[in-house]
Amino acid sequence: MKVKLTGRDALIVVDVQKDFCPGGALPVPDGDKVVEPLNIYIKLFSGAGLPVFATRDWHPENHISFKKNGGIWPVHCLQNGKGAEFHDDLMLPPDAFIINKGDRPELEAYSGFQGTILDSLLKERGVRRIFVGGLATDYCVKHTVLGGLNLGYHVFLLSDAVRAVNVNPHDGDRAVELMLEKGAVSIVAGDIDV
Ligand code: VGL
Ligand code: ZN
Repeated sequence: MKVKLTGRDALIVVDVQKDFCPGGALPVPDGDKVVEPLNIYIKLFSGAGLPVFATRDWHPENHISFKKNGGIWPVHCLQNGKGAEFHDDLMLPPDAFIINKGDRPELEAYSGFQGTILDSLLKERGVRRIFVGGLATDYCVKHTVLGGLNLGYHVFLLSDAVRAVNVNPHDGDRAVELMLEKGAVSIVAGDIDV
């Protein structure tokens, strides 16, 4: 499937942070493998003058998603911590928009739209189609894609640039099925025409 980029498109890179990569606090298997394809998308979008957004999980020490606070996850992506940094090889452009999420102690925020100004930033720029990749397929990518669909965006899932946590063996596959069922369109980098 060929997709031609237009002035109403934006790239959203979800949570490509050290803690979600091998060696991190909440490693996604092969999480670092999304970096290379995402760099291709970043080049395509930046080169075409289109906006690039990068979300990051940005938790306070007392965040409810942590096991010690009653949640299900190990401590990860602490605000200003090493683990919250983007992967060193991710080539975000200098004018990328950074969207912090999950920064309030009492709220989990898997979606980049939840408790952020992402929607208003996109609307300000007239964006109608979003291209979403990153980590993890079965959590923050899924919720960002579904959030975008609910807000009326056309959503492309960058299937060559996502990886799943797979707490249960097929969570990633199921997440992809759900996103497609709800209207997302799966593409790979080779599908994009500039
Ligand atoms: C995520 C688990 C906990 C994600 C964030 O970015 O997918 N997963 N916090
Ligand atoms: Zn988190």
